[in-house]
Parts: sequence; C-alpha cells; structure tokens
Amino acid sequence: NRSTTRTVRLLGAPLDLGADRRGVDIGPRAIRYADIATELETAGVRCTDFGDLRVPRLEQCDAPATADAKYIDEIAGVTAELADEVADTIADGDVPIALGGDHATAMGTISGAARAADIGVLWFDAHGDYNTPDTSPSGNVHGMPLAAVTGHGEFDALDWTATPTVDPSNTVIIGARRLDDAERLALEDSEVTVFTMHDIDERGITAVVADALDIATDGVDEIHVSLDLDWLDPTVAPGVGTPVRGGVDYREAHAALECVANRDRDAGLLRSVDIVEVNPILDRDNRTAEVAAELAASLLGNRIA
Ligand code: HAR
Ligand code: MN
Ligand code: MN
Ligand code: MN
Repeated sequence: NRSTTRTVRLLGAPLDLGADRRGVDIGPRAIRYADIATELETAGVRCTDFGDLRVPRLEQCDAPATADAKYIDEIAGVTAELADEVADTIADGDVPIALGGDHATAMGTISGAARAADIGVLWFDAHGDYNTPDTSPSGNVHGMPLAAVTGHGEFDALDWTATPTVDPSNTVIIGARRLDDAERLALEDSEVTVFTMHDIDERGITAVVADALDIATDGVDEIHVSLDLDWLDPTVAPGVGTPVRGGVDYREAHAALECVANRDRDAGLLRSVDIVEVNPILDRDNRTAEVAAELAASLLGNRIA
C-alpha cells in the first residue's frame, strides 16, 4: 500500500535516431512547456527534473552501419545511459518518467527498471513495436523496442539483451491497430498479450485495462507503463510521427490510466514510466504535449479527480 507522497523524476531523452520523421527530439521540451510539473503537483505528486540526456545529433552521426537497425550503436549508447539514470532514480525511491524522444527510449527505461525487480509491462500503442532487425520493414529502431526488452530477436549492439529483461507473459500491448505481417505472426507465436482497438470497442477500456493489469502483475510486484502518444486517436494527439486513425479518445485514455493509478494506489506497483513519440513539429498548438502532461497526472495522481 502506498500512503506517502511520491516523487517523480523527469528524465528527458531527446532521441530521434529511432524514427525517420524529424522533430521528436523536441518532445521533452514541449512536454515541459505543457507544464507537466504543475499537472503532477496539482495531482498530489512531487516533481523533480533531471534535465536531458545527451543524444548525438543525427547530422553528426556516420551513415547507419546497417539498414536493418539504423543507428543501433548510437541508440544502444543513449539507452544504456538512460538505464543507469532510471536505476539510480529507483534506488533513490523516486519514480522515473522518461520523456521521449522516439519509442526506442523504452529500451533504456525498461532495462534500467528491470535491474532491481521483475516487472510487467503495459505498452499503450497503435503499433506492436515487436519488429526485429530481421523483420523490420523500415529499419527504424522505434518499431523494435518491445522485441528487444522481451528477448525476442537478435540485437547485437544491445548487450543487456543477452538475457530477457521482461517476461513476455507479463507483457501486454493495449490499443494495437497497425501491425506489420511478420510482426503479427511473431506476436502470435509469443507469450505477449495483445489487446487491439477491437477488444476495446467490444469490451470497453476499463475491462480491457483490468485484464491487462492482471496479466502484467501475475507473479511480479511492479510494472512499467510505456505510453506512446500515437495510441490516441490523431484527432486528440496529432503531433506524432506515425499517426493511425481509430485510436482511443481523450476520455478513454484518462480512464485507462486512472485504472492503473487505482490499482497502484492499492498495491504500490508503478515502478517507471515513459511518455514517447510527441513530435511538436507535426503538432497543432502543442496539443499533443498537453495531452501527454495531463495523462501523466492521471497515471501518477494521488487524487480521485
Ligand atoms: N511497424 C513500423 C516499423 O517497424 C512502424 C512502427 C513505428 N512507429 C511507432 N512506434 N511510432 O510505435 O517501421
Ligand atoms: Mn511505439
Ligand atoms: Mn506507435
Ligand atoms: Mn511469468
């Protein structure tokens, strides 16, 4: 049971090397401008800010060594540093929120969070992010992080993937609506649970998230929440690199994260978070960053409303 006020620590990860639309590197700044700190404090959470990790600029990188997983060496370096910061934050008793950046960020957050305890993962996303360098149609590493952290596929540059850091049977994708063919087959073969938008349409968001929480926490004490803003419908969150129509609406998104918060309130299970894929260049009036800040408060807030 969690009775004391928690402190979250923002870790900016201005990583854009995993995506091929530029601008997602400005995501952390946009989410800060949207005043995530005040949103969190209003919700009863103490908020500190570690600033941004150093990320190599794409213009300064050599041409990708492999088209299968572009910039994987640079991404491995950044995510290894993020993993250390996440582990330090948890050791200090705080909750890390990694502000992306593209979704490759999650490889760092999750591997850092998984060092101290077994964790389950809730992956809110339009996509599966379960490609490997062998199956990826694009070579973009932001389409691969969930495979990497569950030990699926060969990721030579990522030495922490020698052993899976998360048990796929405790891993749940929520809101999927665009999977690549090979990715879909690999997910069917895996122990990862996929709840699609169709499941949400049929059963309602709160029933789906309740099931997802049961699966993610089966046999483990804590969970990581990975929030890709393209999970939401593009009418609500237009500022993302790979929008897909038919996503959750504003109210469903809050309801989902409040379900997680309620379970967390009872059991103290939220270990770490990432908020990724906000692209201010493609956004309208910073709307997507504002949604991100508000959703963070729903997820971590101590208050009922
Ligand atoms: N599945 C596609 C690929 O691998 C696109 C996935 C990346 N888009 C994201 N991730 N924003 O959730 O290239
Ligand atoms: Mn994603
Ligand atoms: Mn996505
Ligand atoms: Mn298990």
